[in-house]
Amino acid sequence: MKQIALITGATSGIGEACAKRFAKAGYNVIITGRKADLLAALKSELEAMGVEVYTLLFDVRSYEAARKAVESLPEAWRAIDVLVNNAGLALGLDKEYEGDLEDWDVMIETNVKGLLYMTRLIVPGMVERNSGHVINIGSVAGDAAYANGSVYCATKAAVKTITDGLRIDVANTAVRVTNIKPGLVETNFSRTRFHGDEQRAANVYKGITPLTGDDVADVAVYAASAPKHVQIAEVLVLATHQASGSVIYRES
Ligand code: NDP
Ligand code: 8X3
Repeated sequence: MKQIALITGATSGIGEACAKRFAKAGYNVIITGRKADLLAALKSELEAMGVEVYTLLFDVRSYEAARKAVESLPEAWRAIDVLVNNAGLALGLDKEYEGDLEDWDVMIETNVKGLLYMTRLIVPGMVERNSGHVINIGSVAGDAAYANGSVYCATKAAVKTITDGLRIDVANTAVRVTNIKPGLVETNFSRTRFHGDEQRAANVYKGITPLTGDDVADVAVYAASAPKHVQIAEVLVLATHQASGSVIYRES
């Protein structure tokens, strides 16, 4: 029987790449997101790879919506082997004392509470089955604050602590817990951060070859495919010319 991976925020970037990489590795996949058309297109693409696909349309910020979605899964889809908590975003790049309150709320509700909601809904089944793997997409931004990014960085620091806490709480089970902390990955991330400003978004990746969503997805599949006694607890994955959240060498 094929294993099942559920990926949140599968309609773009790292999440979409994870859906494709897990499908390529032979998993049946549950893809979740907020954009029905993109989910449907990805479903067709993945099915053409020979795997089964189930789509769930909801916003991770709503516990009720997430609960209804997860509870709507048919019996055959309920034993989720891998949960990839990927849905997340940065909004704005502002000094902390000038930040936009709405941006803060969206980041905290998505990156922290949404991830917790999915964990709360899916991990009890893993514990009951004594089997499963939670892969949280953290960030190098969670290792240390960088200029104008304090709230986003704080949400990713929270992801690290929440991931570590979960690992402790399931240490008596066979459930594994991984925090993948990418650096610069060229996706829709910066477009979203700068509210659609294409030029500002493109500048983020100027003079450096950034990671791709596939590079991060490869790490996720590696962690999931390690022998059962091996728990990849945390992976910091950076572009070669990035050294930390704030140290980036750019060729001019
Ligand atoms: P993208 O913007 O390309 O993808 C983000 C995905 O998350 C989209 O599918 C988006 O859907 C979804 N999403 C956002 N908010 C919600 C929500 N409330 N409910 C459901 N889905 C939601 O960015 P990335 O692929 O780069 O980001 C994925 C994760 O990787 C994030 O957690 C991000 O913080 C993290 N990360 C990114 C890095 C980078 O440099 N790109 C580096 C380190 C970590 P929608 O289009 O509907 O908003
Ligand atoms: C995304 C990477 O460095 O833009 O988490 O914050 S960074």
